[in-house]
Amino acid sequence: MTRATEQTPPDAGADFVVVANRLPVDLVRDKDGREHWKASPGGLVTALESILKANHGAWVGWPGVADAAPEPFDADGIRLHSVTLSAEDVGLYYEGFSNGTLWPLFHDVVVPPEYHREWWNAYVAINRRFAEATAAAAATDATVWVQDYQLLLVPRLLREMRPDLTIGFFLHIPFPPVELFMQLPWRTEIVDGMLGADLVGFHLPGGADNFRILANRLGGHPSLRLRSTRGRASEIRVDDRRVRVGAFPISIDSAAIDAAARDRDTRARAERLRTELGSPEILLLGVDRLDYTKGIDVRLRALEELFEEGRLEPADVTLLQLATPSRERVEQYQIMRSRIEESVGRINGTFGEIGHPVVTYIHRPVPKTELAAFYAAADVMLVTPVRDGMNLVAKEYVASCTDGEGALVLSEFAGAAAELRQAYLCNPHDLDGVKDAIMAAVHDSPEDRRRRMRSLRRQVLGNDVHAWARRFFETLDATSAG
Ligand code: GDG
Repeated sequence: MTRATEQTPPDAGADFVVVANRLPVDLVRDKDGREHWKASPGGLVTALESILKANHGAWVGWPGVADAAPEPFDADGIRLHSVTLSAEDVGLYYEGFSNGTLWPLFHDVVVPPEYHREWWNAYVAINRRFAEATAAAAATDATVWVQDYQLLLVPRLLREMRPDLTIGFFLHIPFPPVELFMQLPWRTEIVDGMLGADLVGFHLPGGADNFRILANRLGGHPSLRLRSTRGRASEIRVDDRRVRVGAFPISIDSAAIDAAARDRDTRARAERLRTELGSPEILLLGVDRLDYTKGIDVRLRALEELFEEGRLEPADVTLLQLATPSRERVEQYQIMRSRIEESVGRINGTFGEIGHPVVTYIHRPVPKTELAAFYAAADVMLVTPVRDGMNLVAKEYVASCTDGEGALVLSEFAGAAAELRQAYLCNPHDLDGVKDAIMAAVHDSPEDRRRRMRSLRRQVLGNDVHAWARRFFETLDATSAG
């Protein structure tokens, strides 16, 4: 990578800037070519909204449509700066290096990552474009928070352009063990990029440890400006700076989700939903982006075997599986989708009745209010990823169980399992274990289920996304001050 040149701060920049692959609003282009903006309020926006508004905040990101180049504009008190990506950029940087190389590599190579120099070159160029847009948007001495695996090089590039900035970085996906990460032909550049930040945050201590070990291992490489990783466990010394590394498990807006679940319309919709699904005795629920890491295939196999073995009666059980379309142009996602849809067809063909499939499968996004009703209606939530940074769905379900009823089956390989110890935990690679966890969630005594749910709710309601953002910023402030 060539070094970035230093830039002068703009006269009227923002004191606080979030940089993420996507803006918090989506540009939508109609069939007739007309464009309009649509809010896409994710958890991150909710967490950062008040800080952004109070600090003349700005957000730098891609508006979601190829070649769109809108001028910066204000939305809800936040200045939005678009980074323009061509269709080719999206193919190489986003679908290619981000989702064909980094995503599988960081999720324990569940599918083989592909290493292409063309993808890497685009990733470097686009990260530079994001860094330049951020350098132009940030006021002198501003704080910048860079998000996720699509932008791993931005901290270093930004520091070279704007040494006055305080830079935080947070990774939303797992950070892999060193043995796997070492496959990456550009491993040193990536670690070097992340070490441009003052604070590098992960969901779990394990991810932070993996990163520290890796930085140590690569420390001798000439292009990594790393002096020593000794000193405090949570610090890496790079040049004359210290980089803090730590775990910050993300959460949800627990109170808002609890309130949505208590809403009268939600409850009414949840009841109707159960009737529409044929009033099953047991309603199982899965909610995921359609991704090979989420273990949708695992729970379908478990369910199929439970029916075959007669441990569950198809007439009593319905699985509602929402699988939101995701990364549809990436080949591995197409393969996964056909496999899952084949399984759903086979299970329904074997065990369903006319008018009453045992699996109701939805492959399109549903509105937030509808999702709230899904959570409120379900008896057992199935979260079975083979690897997941955190998994917010698990926490959303818990926050929705306002009457203390409901059971969560949760993979040990989801980050959320570190906090949600009272869930019905299972190893998604052990199919019999998954089946036993489902059976326990269904058949445990109501008192046992309630006791577990009480503990889960204490955890989720006591640790929300606002506390997460506060902890990150307090640590970032302390790092840059000291
Ligand atoms: C990454 C990491 C980490 C899903 N379908 C619909 C819908 N959703 C919402 C859910 C939830 C979110 O999408 C999915 O979040 P997850 O955490 O489950 O998973 P990823 O998308 O993979 O997120 C993950 C996360 O970043 C945060 O750091 O937890 O490990 O992979 O909020 O509710 N929302 C609506 N309609 C849908 O159809 N409205």
